[in-house]
Amino acid sequence: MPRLPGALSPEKTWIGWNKMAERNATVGIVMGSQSDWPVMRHARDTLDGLDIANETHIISAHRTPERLNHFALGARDKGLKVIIAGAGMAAALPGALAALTPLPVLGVPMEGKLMGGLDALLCMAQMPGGIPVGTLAVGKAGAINAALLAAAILALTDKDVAGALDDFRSRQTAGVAEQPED
Ligand code: RP5
Repeated sequence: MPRLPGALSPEKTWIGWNKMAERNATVGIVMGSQSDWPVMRHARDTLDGLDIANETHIISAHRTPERLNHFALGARDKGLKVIIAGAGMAAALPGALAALTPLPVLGVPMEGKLMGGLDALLCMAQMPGGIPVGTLAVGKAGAINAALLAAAILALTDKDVAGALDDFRSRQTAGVAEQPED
């Protein structure tokens, strides 16, 4: 349909923006506790920066097992493609999710008082053969990288995400100075 001169394109109208806000999430970010959010928000911010629709939930493998079950069993059918799971201490969340869903699960260990988060890192990495969890670094770097890895997975079949990821990497490279400053 022809547009009036100066009119916003359909995707830039409020209706268009509302539609964007309602886009189905392709990445689920879950965390064991509200106390994980200061770290896990970096995963959300990274996905937002790449314009990847995401949703966030607090789900504890130990404190809310029924919520875990409900989320994991419905994740694929509601359109999620990748799950990012942050947890600390016993850090069972990513493994428990991976046991219930065929979607790729990326684990982010939280820094803790014991060994700086090495406990959670080992819990996530040491999965028995047959149920993988892709385990990232402890803390903020892991949260950012989990989002970037989720984007790379989506980029295999989504050229918009592939383009956004290429742009991110180019900007990152351009932002690294050749010499250090005093
Ligand atoms: C884990 O226990 C959570 O992922 C969190 O990292 C840790 C501590 O939880 P809170 O006691 O702070 O709620 O399940």
